[in-house]
Amino acid sequence: MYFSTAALLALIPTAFSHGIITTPPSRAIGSAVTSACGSTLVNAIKQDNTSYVEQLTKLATTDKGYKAAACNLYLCKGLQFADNTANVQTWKAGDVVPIKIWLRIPHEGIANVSVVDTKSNVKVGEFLKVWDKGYAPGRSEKDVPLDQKEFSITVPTGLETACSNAGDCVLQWWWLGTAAKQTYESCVDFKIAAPAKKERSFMA
Ligand SMILES: [Cu+2]
Repeated sequence: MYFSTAALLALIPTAFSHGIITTPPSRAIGSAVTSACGSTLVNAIKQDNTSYVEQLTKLATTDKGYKAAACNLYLCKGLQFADNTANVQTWKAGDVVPIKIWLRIPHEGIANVSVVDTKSNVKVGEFLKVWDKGYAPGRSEKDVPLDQKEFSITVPTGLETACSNAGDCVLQWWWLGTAAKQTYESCVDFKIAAPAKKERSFMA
């Protein structure tokens, strides 16, 4: 059967959507997510890396290769640290980190940015950014206010114990399109730098 390019584009499920962290580099697909979540989820993310958790859950749970606990869809959409070890950021308290979001298709709702303990999937400390209404309004990317797509967070104190090892914590951007009922998550892997040793303090 022959498909024109337009027909092929029409087949791409545009209901999939719509947002991901592009700076710093966020978790992406690789062999670890394939073994944890199965190839159905990986193929869906290959088609659209901004897809949402509810849709991915529907797809993944039909796959014999899906392992619920290891995949952990509501943390980083199932994307795994082992596939992102080349992109671990090293921060210290007080660092100001610029974040860029690609908001491919808006859905008005709420959003936040926080540090999440990856073992418990529980937030560490306070939210670093919160939009409690009016996040990602409009019909196309250009309708979304710039400060919802480009902003910075300040690395808080108090992460030195929980987040000193890469993989233990992520910086997670979380967005819920409240009418669309679509949840988006995107994760940056980081570790907190060990404090500099005060080697000179004992010198006479
Ligand atoms: Cu949508």
